[in-house]
Amino acid sequence: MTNRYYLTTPIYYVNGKPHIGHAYTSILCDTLARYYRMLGREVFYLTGTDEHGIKVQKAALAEGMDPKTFVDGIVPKFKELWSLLGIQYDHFIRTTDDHHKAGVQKVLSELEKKGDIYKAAYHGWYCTPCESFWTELQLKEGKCPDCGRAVDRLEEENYFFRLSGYQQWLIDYIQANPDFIRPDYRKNEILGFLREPLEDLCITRPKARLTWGIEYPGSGDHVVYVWFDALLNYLTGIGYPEDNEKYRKFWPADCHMVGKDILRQHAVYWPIMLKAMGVEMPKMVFAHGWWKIGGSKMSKSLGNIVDPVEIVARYGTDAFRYFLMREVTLGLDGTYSEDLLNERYTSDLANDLGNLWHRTASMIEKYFEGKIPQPGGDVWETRLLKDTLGLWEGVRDHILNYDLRESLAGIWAVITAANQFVEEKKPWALAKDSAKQGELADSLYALAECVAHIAILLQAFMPLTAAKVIDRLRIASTGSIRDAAGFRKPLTVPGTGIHKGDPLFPRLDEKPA
Ligand code: ME8
Repeated sequence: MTNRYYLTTPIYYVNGKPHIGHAYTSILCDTLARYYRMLGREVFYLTGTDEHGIKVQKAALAEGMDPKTFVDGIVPKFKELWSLLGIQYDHFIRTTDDHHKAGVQKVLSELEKKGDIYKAAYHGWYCTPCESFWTELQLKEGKCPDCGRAVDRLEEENYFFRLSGYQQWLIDYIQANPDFIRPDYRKNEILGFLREPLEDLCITRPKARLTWGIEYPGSGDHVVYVWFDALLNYLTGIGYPEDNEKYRKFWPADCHMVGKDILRQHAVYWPIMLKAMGVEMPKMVFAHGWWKIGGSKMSKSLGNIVDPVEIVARYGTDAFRYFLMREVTLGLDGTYSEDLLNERYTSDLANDLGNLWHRTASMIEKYFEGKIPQPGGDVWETRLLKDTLGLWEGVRDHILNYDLRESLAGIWAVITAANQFVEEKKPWALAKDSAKQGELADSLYALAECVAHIAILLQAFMPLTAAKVIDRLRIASTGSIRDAAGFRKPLTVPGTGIHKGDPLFPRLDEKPA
């Protein structure tokens, strides 16, 4: 296993403000990136914005602005949201960056020289909102087969990328590399799609229709199709086409995380582009599901979006991160509703985790003057601490398998067990019995250790809450957890004064709306 981990989000369109769907992918990648950093891997987390194309040109026009001024106004909204959500990316690429534009033009020139790009007349149908070309046969009842909207008849000269020449190679590649497209059911969808002949991809738009794009090299009349431009961000974002240290270190990407809406571009166009360029394949394209509202996908074009800034103002960053990672198995669709978020907040966060911390800290304050007690017996043999230590491997295995929900479920099972442990041990009763002082110390020490391990494990998911507990317990946050065995040791130090602090998750009716 190499020591580096290169992870990407899609680069988001800047035709409107970011919403929960965008926040989901970015939080997911941030959680993975933080965890891999904890494992001691050198992580590169790339995100950014996809700024060219008809959608953005139209949105700018609607505001009466030139596209560049318009996108310059939207990009900060994405960056501000990422900061609010604690997203620690390593680079934010904009497709309007000069380096990116030059990279795209260089790739196009080389592919044209190689014969993989050719110029031809195009006759067919065009769906403007999807920016897709369709043949007569592909239309569904005369409408766009993807979105069902009206299409326009087009006849124009364009440049085409020879996808068709690589179809069999791609099928063989996907079959020989079962982890290239995940989850498995999405791989099968792509293989199904590849049973039909692949048409060459039209990769330019005449300037008469679209001016907001990268100019096609050598043609004064065309700009580059937004997907051909956008996909290359994964390479230009780490320095390509220069053969620099960063590019050599991080390519091939370990995971392109995308929504299932854009899997085809990532699992068909992108590998073929790379193959034609002679560049190594990324290790994996992972397609996650959609957040829906009342049965429909949440999207800008449907106008049913939820603003993450409002949610965070009410529930806090960590609760929002927790909800998104816990509610849905990666790959499947999820239903967003504030009621569900509210329920998770109250039961999992305030009642389970918040209460565990609160009662542990309160009892240490009350019975041990706020200092971690010195255990007498072999507390590491207790069920609670055995389960706690068992979490390290469980969480690691689930995260490495991209199953973040299961890793959280495992952590919560131990939180529940710890709360039950309090009910069973009844430290308040032990405190009254002078013969039971050793058991009282052992019990509270075990609880403090359990909470300490949970806080360290939650760092990737809920960085603010984890940092609070780590600070209040006066334990060291972890730089690296190379393997589970490395952490089979006490985290807390008997005799250390702890700090209970405010409730980690205050009751919602006590928070200002
Ligand atoms: O497609 N549920 O950008 P985009 C879950 N620029 N995830 C969602 C979502 C939802 N309801 N809505 C959006 C583009 N997403 C291109 C990408 S990449 C080279 C170019 C997330 O702004 C999800 O990751 O439409 C989806 O794939 C992405 O946002 C689409 O963002």
